[in-house]
Amino acid sequence: AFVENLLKHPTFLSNEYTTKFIDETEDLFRFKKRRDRGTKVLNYIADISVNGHPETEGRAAPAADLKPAVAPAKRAEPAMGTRNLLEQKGAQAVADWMKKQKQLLLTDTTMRDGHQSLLATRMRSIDMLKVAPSYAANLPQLFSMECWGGATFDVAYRFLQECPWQRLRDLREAMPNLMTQMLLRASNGVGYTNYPDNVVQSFVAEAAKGIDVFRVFDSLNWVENMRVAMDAVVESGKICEGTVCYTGDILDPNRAKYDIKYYVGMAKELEAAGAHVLGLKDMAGLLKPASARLLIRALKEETGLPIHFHTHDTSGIAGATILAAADAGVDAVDAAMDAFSGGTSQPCMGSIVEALRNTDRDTGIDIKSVREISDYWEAVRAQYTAFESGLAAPASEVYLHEMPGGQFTNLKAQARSLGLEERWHEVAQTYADVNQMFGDIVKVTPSSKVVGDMALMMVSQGLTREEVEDPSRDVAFPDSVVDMMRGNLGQPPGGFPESIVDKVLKGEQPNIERPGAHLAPVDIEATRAELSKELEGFSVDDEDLNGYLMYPKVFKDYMGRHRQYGPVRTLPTRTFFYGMEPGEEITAEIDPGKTLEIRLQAVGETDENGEVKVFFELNGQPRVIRVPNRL
Ligand code: BTN
Ligand code: 3PY
Ligand code: ZN
Repeated sequence: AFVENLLKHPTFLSNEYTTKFIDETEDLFRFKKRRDRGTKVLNYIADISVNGHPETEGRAAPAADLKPAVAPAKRAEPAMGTRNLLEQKGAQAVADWMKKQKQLLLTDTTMRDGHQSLLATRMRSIDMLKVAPSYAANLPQLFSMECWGGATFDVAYRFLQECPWQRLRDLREAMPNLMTQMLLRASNGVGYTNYPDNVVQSFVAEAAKGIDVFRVFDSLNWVENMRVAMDAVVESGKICEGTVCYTGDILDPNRAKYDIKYYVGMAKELEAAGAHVLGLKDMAGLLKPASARLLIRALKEETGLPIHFHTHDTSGIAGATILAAADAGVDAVDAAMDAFSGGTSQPCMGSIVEALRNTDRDTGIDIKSVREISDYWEAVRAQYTAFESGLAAPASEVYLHEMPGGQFTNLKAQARSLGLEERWHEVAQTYADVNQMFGDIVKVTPSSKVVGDMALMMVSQGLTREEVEDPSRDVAFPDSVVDMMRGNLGQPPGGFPESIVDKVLKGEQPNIERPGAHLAPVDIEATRAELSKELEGFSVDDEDLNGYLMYPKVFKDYMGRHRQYGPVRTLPTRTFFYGMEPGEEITAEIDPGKTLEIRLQAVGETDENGEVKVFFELNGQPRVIRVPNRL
């Protein structure tokens, strides 16, 4: 019946269908699929209720009596915002408008860097979507909403069993007046490796359907390796924020490699490359207040671009840096909503708004709305205690290791899994040593991962920098280090030191040209056909295809689980990570207006086959699901 319905459906006949059409078009499933999706979701809940979720096992659990996260009511219908300006006048007009503003413009990072830096990127779409309309209605003055890209893309597929593209479509629809913003790792896309040029172009074209501002950076600050991505953004008509990553210390005469001249030079290159806005990305939070004053002034004087500043509060002093930058004339800054701010995340939105009130950089943001939305986020954050990997207090040690906020907690978790948690401060020192050994490079995804891999290897094997560099000593370098020394992430300013390249590559010649120049284009349509065949005729749309091109295995694993468990993204967060208790009732809206009411009645004993019966009511009908007891 399903196939018969599909073949007759007008959208199918018109050839404009996508996989989402099949997933979302209720008519087709009148016989089978509707029940199927319910069953799949029940299977997931039963499995998690019996066996637990692998990701939360052994971690702190949220309190049983958490107050529900309730989004604040709308104060008004969404007023016109930056998105309307972009739609009406285009990207250059937004950049011109930015420069004319007196108020400091604010980007909210809670939905991307905020949870990436505090909760290992584990925030689920449902928790973002509930509050998105409140942002649109109550904070229409925000410059943009950073809500996509960086690590959120693969984590959605890999750990949250969600389609990142669907998240983007839903957020875009919920905030029609606000510009959406993403973090794009230039030729590394939203991955950890250099992709062929046409894969990057295809990805940007697809992302531009939902993203308005692209912050484009390169992990070694190599403008040459940013052009393909920047050109693709400009071509899409969206805003290209060409970005300088900040490292070192411009006030330190011993770190002369990254001085003001260096940053101004790179900014000019980005301006010439077509950037509408200059991003200043301080991913580790190293820019000190006095340095910010000098750097922002120089960048304003030497380029014609509006400046958008991004930092992290790991040191505890980022608020002061924001105020200094505001003083020096920065146009826009990033902040996280109070409950998702501080520590390895961005500085606190509400405090910035208050600090600038009644000054000439007054943000014009309604503080009451900020507090209400932050209260919502506070309740959301409490559900994710399992993923808090936290820094308990500000840490000036960041000036030693220079780890990005988005990497800090990850590396700490990796160190823990290697039994090195007690030796964290050694890891930090070694990370700094590796940076010097590699010639003092910018450390941000993916180059930061390479430095982290090397540091963990050295600490676990008890190797010092001197020993690694000793030509008479044989060292097995991590694959990522070999890859970077081969030139596969591009070149840092001045290149990598010859001695370490020789040692790592054992005489093999590195490629010092742009990696994309040596990567053959992918036959995109052939890839679509192959994937479709592999997925038994599943019709692969452009979103799926671009996900697969970035992460082939991750995407296929996600699809396999999607077929087994159905639309689990619609489950409440507690249910997703902890399952249900007998007597508990939840609802899940699997399609707009289509709700599953799920009640878990009881969990049976484990039978002789090692299976457990879980008794549910689904929309009032009794249902029994069997799952293996794997405990
Ligand atoms: C993940 O990939 O870790 C998250 C997706 C959920 C995996 C499901 S949870 C129930 C079942 N048990 C497992 O160990 N994996 C799957
Ligand atoms: C990312 O690339 O995910 C980052 O957050 C870099 O700062
Ligand atoms: Zn960041």
